[in-house]
Amino acid sequence: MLTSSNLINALSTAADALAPPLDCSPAVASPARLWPPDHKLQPVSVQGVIDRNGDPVTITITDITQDEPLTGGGSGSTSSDATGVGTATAMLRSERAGTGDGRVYHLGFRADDGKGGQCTGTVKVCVPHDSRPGQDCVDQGALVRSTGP
Ligand SMILES: [Ca+2]
Ligand SMILES: [Ca+2]
Repeated sequence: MLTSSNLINALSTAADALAPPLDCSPAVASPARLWPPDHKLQPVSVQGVIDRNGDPVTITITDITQDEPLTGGGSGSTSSDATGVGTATAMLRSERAGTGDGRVYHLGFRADDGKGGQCTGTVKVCVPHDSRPGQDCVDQGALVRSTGP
């Protein structure tokens, strides 16, 4: 007889079988928030990718974009606000426009388990406008390439 607990067990077994061995969807940036906005480059890595076989996972940053212009409006006179594409760690400039609503960096990455398993994802990093508790970033989207023209 098919009881509800049997059904749940059967479904979760099926879900396990279908689940990808490498899962980028739980990934987060570490740290996910930069402060103070002193215009210095700070290291940010990607954490939380799940490998169901316990393989060591290699992360490569593939793309860095942001929702504010690179220069002007108190966002510094630097024409590049990030480096690290092609490596495991992004260096992000801790700054935001003084007239804005907080800067959001978008880090595109690829994870590889060394055995043919790959996944890709994006994590976000917030540089809030100010340090008031609960102050968050409003994301206008991946508008500008942070690594410069
Ligand atoms: Ca800048
Ligand atoms: Ca913003």
